[in-house]
Amino acid sequence: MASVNEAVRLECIADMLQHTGLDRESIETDFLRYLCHFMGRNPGSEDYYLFKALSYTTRDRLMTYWKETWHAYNNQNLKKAYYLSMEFLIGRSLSNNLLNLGIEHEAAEAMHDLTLSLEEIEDSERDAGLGNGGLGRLAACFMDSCATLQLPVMGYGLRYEYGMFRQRIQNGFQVEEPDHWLGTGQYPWEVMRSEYTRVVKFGGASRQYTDPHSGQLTVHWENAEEIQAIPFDVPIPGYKNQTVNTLRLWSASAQEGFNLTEFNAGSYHEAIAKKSEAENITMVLYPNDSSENGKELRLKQQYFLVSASLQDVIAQWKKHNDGFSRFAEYNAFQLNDTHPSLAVAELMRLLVDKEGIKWDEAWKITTQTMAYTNHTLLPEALEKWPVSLFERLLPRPLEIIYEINRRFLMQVAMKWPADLQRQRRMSIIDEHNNVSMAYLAIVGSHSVNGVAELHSNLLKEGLFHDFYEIWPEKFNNKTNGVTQRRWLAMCNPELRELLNDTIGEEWITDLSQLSNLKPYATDAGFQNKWAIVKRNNKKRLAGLIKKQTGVELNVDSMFDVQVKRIHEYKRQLLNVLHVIHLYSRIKRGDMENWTNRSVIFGGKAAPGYAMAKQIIKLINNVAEVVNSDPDVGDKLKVVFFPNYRVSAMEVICPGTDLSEQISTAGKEASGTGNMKFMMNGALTIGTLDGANVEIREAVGPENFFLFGLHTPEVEALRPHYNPQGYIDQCYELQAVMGLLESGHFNQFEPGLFDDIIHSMRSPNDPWMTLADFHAYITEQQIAASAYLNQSEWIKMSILNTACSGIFSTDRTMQEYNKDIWKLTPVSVSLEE
Ligand code: T68
Repeated sequence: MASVNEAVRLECIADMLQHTGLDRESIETDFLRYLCHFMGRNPGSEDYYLFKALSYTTRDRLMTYWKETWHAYNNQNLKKAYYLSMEFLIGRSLSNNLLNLGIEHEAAEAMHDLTLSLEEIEDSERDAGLGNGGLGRLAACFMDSCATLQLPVMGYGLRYEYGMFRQRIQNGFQVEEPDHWLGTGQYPWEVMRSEYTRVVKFGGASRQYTDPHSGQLTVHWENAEEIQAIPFDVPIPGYKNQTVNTLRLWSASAQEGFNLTEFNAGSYHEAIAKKSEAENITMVLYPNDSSENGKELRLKQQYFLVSASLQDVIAQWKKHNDGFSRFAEYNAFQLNDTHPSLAVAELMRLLVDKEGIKWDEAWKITTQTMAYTNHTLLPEALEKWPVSLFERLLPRPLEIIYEINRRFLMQVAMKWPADLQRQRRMSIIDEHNNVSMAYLAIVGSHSVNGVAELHSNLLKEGLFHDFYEIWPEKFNNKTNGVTQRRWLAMCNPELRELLNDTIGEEWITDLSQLSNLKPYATDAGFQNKWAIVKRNNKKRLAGLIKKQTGVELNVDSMFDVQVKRIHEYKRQLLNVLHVIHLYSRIKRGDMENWTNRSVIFGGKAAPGYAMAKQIIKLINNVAEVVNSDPDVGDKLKVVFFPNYRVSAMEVICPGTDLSEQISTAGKEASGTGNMKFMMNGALTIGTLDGANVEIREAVGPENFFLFGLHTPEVEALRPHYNPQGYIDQCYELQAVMGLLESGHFNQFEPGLFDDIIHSMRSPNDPWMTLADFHAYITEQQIAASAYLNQSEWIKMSILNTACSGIFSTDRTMQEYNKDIWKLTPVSVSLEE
């Protein structure tokens, strides 16, 4: 590679800056150049092309800062962190990048000059749906905050050709369609960097050699299939700070000149088949958000991510350093759940086999650099992979895992010599010959964290208790957050203006400033403005719902929203029971203290999760009955919002009055949707689960609708749980179950909801839906009555926003940095 004189480099930067002005005129000029010259279109073309042209124009304006940031990070001795994640749920980028560059107005005016609408152009961007839900979106929020905090953090993920499936609702059922989000062309934000291509091995065998001269033992991984990992970089701009961090997504490709020459003419098809098998690795995102299904391809994806990323980091390291004695001082890896936990074995392999470092030294480096974040308490969601699969795909990493386990179990045996039971329990390889990825991650990391206070405590007391007893110092909490740039400034422009006018703009980079709103909560003039903003946002949401579902909502009704993955533990069913209860009240004429409501559901079910899919069908059938009943009218509306995704949430959360966070206590690790709603002034009805606990603490119990069993009560009740008892004691529940069981919502589809009914009636129902029913409808009535006093409600709404300051990922990232990564912020500054 040519080395460039510093003066030339600076000249080049100055030149780039000069040609990418942030003013309206230069934006317009570049936009037209891309649209007309580069893409051969014109301003009358479809919005998608306009979007692409404006994206390239915007990317040009990031590029100078991006290069400078890269330069700043690589030309000093500074510690960097790498966020390894199988998912980055980015959503759209145009409006976000314009906001962070500070050129929203200029871009809007440039488009206006051409009689185009920026909003419509932004709306034609497809979501980059490279994630399932909370875990993937969290990774994307983290990236935004790190760039804003000027932390040298790089994300590593996979560039799936097909992201999260598109959901269509047909006759009330979920139908999945492939999401070819890249379309026919390229993603306008990415830059391919083939010069950093890495090679990842699969299969073959591991063989030991003794060097005849030195007598040294070396291990070779032989006869493996080799697949190329090609990096595509996506820019992550900080908020108006000239920092642009990098998200590097790997795409799998067959080795160049792939075997075609080796194969004789007769094997041509096999050669091509092998090529497409290689490329399959990054073809599609697995759409399961909570249970692993043991698919071979998924394990390949995980190893592909980990191996390519670690090789990449090591190659960068070796450019500037001799040896690895200071590697741990300058590098940190954060594992987003267990999905990338093979990084522990892979870093050992690269250090020991490739770099010739002794085991003990390599282990020290590994444990000092790795840190693991857990995102679930559901035991069935803990990843385990059969040893037999490892033998076939990853023979050398498996040997390394055996050795890690052997040494670890010796440590356990020393600490509890008489406790064989415990040694068996803690083995990384379990009695069924499965590798426990969580145990591998805990053993190989110096930090293990949960994602909310309650969740982190439950990890220590339950799931990981044995490990907590050996290494209490590893365990810590990092309560999740969301980025206020996307989830307030960008998605709620009217509220942003009101906030800016009232408390200034500082909250955009320091969310604790929102507390300055508190004195305005009771100010009638301010309440009025707040109410107008909320109403406009509800209108916007109602407009979208009308377009998507045909259902017309009354904007004066309470917008009661539950959007998230469909899962039994999240208890969409409890919400449906409440809807049926309200319907039954209307039919009985029991209208005391009535509040008109629009109940909005949204979310995807994993394609193989039959019960979750039935829940979607039930919601749609109930909606159909309720919405077409002339007795109901405006009193109650129910909608299922199809294809819930990041860009939908950007319209949904600003228009919500009541946020449903009603999981069985002890099951939701944190939740982050709950924070987006709170920030946008929704009130929460929720159980004491995940981050709800901290939300309620922050806003005060008087501004939160709490109900339901607490975690210890759930566990104590489990052995005696008797759903029939709850039915017998509660007239309202009898009425609801009666309607459901009579087939009122499936008149032409007999037996359709039998499984759902059985599950709720079963004493083994792990989610104990009926146990919380009475408390839930009681609290719902309290919320309904509170809504009738609009001034009180608005006060509570303002206080929710005002107290949401701690739920910024800026705070979360500062905590990761202070306790785990210990990076120094780097300021990137360019003369203009
Ligand atoms: C979520 N987990 C938690 N998992 O459920 C949620 N899982 O409470 C928490 O707020 C959020 O993580 C962020 O910490 C997930 O979203 C997955 O998406 C997932 C994907 C593949 C395999 C397993």
